[in-house]
Amino acid sequence: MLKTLSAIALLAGAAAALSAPPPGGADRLRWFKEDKFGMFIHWGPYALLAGEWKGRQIPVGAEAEWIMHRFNIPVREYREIARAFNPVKFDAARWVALAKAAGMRYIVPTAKHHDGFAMYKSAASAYNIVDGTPFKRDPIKELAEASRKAGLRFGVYYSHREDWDHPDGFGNTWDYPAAGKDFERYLAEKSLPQVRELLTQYGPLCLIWFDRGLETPAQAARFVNLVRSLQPDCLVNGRVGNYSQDLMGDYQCLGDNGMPPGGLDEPWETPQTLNGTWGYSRFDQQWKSAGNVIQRLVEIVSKGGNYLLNIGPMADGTIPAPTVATLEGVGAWMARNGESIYGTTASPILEAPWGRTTVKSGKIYLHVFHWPSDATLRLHGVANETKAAYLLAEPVRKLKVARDEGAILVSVPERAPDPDDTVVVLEIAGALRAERPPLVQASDEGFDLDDLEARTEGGAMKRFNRDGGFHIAKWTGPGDAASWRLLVSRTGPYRLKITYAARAESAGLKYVVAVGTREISASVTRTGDWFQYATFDLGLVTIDKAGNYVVSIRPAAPGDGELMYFKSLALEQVNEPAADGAKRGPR
Ligand code: FHN
Repeated sequence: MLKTLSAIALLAGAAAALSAPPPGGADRLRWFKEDKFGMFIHWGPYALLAGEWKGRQIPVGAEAEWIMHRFNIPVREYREIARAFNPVKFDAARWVALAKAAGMRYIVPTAKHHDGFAMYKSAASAYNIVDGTPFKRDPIKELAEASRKAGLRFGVYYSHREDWDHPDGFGNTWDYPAAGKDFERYLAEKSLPQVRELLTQYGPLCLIWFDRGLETPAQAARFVNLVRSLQPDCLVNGRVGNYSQDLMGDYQCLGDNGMPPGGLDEPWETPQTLNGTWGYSRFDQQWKSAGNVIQRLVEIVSKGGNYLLNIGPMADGTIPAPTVATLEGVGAWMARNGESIYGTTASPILEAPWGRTTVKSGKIYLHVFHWPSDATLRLHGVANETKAAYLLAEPVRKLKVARDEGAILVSVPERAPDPDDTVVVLEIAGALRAERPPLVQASDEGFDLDDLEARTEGGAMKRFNRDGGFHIAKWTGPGDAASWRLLVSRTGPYRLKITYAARAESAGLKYVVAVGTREISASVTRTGDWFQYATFDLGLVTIDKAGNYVVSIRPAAPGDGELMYFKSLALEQVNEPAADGAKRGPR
């Protein structure tokens, strides 16, 4: 029999200590969650073209490393260009030193991008920088060694699906019509052997960054298994598999330059550009400032993610001057404020008018992007007692803290010490108790409850998939729940609707939706494959009294599998007579 949950108990629960659900993956993710900030490097023969081929230009904002594809440059001609690649100014130690000075903790250069050219000594394909250019050196080896020497972690990007040089690789249909391709042959001859080389020639890799996902789980599993068999501690990014299937690999990759609207509970990373391209373009001078990068870093980290920030070096091995200037600016800030980034977790505290927060045991870091004109910072929704407050850059000078109508007030200097982001540390007693304000009802509307405003508990996780977007999953028992606090102003009947995706193995699993003290039980209906969402009507629920309510959803009983990929619950106001929807299944 279902337990009745009282609204009061649930409200109290919403203010209870935040217990971060254990994210998937093993110990190998530990460094990833600690380090937060990495350098992506897109570098290859396309840098020689620098965004232009035979008078035709890649538009500013588009990807210069795609030039071969965009202009259908014949393989024979592109190979000629690649043969001239001679980056005499390449200095691995300088590149690594720049990353380190910026506060980056891991480095991920492109070992082979979609053009098929290997930036390392490959026995599987002579189309590589050592065997096919006057340079004859191996930049991947030099970067791996320089990284280790500097104490940075080293990983590689490898384009496992796309290859415009190999007749059977994905993407080049101007030289090799799709109909004649044998993709399996490409995997066997080049892609898998090259990944093996990378895993055996350069010492321990912190991760392999695959791109543009393989079609079938079986194909992707071959890459994951190869990595696991040769380097079990090496992470595999989420793009190893098909974007519209469930995560394969250790962590989820957002889309290029992607930013989730709210916090996520599973490990994730977003790759982002410094201008509008990954590979070097001499036309694209739309550089992000250090301040912009710092605020992005804070936003990503406050939502639980990692920032993989790209540089696109020039063909001679020089890093563009604006890139250096931005990274040095970021580094100066990180030298003072790195503590507020490394090892922090997704913050349950909502964005404030002055900026964002990152959290660590016993500390809340207030990242102030907009300095308060009355020199008072207001932090809402935190129930803990405060022990001390100070600027991270100046810990000895303590700031005055007070409470006013539930908000914590911190007295700060008149002027922002750091216009990009001044970090104020708030030391708190005990585990963080953060409470979101209730969702307030607009005059004649109901409520749309999704992952953004949800509070997850137990194993339930806010997740992301490039195809399906954001959802809540990983719930297998009644302790795994999502809840929302509502301030309802209009009484009467509401139609309750739920949107989710469920595969055949979840069909029939029971779940409970509670609206205050009212419980509605239902069972999961198969909707199709991963991320094929459907909406079900759970009937009418009557709200007799205006006021605070908690709405929650959880599995009714422990089960073997995942309940569902939950998208949203809707409470729609209706003008029909109330009929109790309790115990009604989906229709
Ligand atoms: O097509 C590539 C692109 O060139 C670049 O490598 C980015 C980096 O995330 N990934 C692909 C597009 O998603």
